[in-house]
Amino acid sequence: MAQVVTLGECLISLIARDRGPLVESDTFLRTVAGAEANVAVGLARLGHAVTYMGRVGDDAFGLAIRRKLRGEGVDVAWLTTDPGAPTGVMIRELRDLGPMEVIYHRAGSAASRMGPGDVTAAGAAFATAAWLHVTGITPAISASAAAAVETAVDLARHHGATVSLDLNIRRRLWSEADAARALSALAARCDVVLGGLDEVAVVTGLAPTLEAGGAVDPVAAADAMLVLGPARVVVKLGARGALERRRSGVAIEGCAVPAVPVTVVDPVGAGDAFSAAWIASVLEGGAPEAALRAGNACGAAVVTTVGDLTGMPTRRELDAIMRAGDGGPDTIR
Ligand code: KDG
Repeated sequence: MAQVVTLGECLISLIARDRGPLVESDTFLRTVAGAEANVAVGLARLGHAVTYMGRVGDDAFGLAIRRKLRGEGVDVAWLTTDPGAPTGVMIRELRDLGPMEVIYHRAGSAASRMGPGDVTAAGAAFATAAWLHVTGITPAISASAAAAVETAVDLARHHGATVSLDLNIRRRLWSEADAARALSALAARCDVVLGGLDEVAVVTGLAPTLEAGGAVDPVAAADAMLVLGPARVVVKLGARGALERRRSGVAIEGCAVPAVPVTVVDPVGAGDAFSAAWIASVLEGGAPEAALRAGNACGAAVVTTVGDLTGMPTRRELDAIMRAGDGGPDTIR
């Protein structure tokens, strides 16, 4: 019985084995990625029942994704194989300086052909779900995928499930203006919005202020997002930790926690790991600050390894990381 439902595009991600510019990379590690699939695996490793919906192509990469997700304990009963389109692929480098170069081969992919029918077919999964998690990537890949997200939110709302949205703005897929338009409307229909500070600023239309030293103030950004409708907003601040603002009656409450200091080997997947651990903690009745701490710890674990999923901790590992953070080194036996 699924506790959490998510949907999106699961991709094969080819990651350069050597650090440096993609143009010089000639050997790649074949991994499974995709923001929502990363969250699904993260939740499964933390012991939660998760259903992942989507489409893969009828090809070796689609099969690799299916095997990986199933092997992680994610329910893939509603992951459809589409014989008419390929599995999406992304290719990326590992870069120490400057923005990471990424090549997408996902236009017209199997996942981009997902539509509301894929979601209604999986209606039974919603009937038992406590939580639906969506991201800003799925609405950006096609109009039918955007409609699938809307249908999923309708179904989750109908069944009384909590709905979370991780903004995940992908500027390679749409403009900031299009993302802001679509995601502000979607955020208004969600209970929880998570995002990086730049993403929250884009969606709320906030500009940098002099008071915040020419930057966007994270508390102001979260509060501006609350005005759109969600009851809880989480801003992921990377090396500066994370904060939450939430509505409590007519008041707004908040808390913030520092990051777990680590050496970043590969930043991709950290936000998804944060979301997975944050959702898991809330589902387990965790207090707001505890959920932020779990999210930070999970995100920190992921950036210390190459690949979106490699460092995603199990329950035992996450507990050990958090204990070590509280009181010195620990050993996982
Ligand atoms: O959050 C990590 C994702 O960005 C990555 O796995 C690929 O989903 C992906 C995307 O569309 O960028």
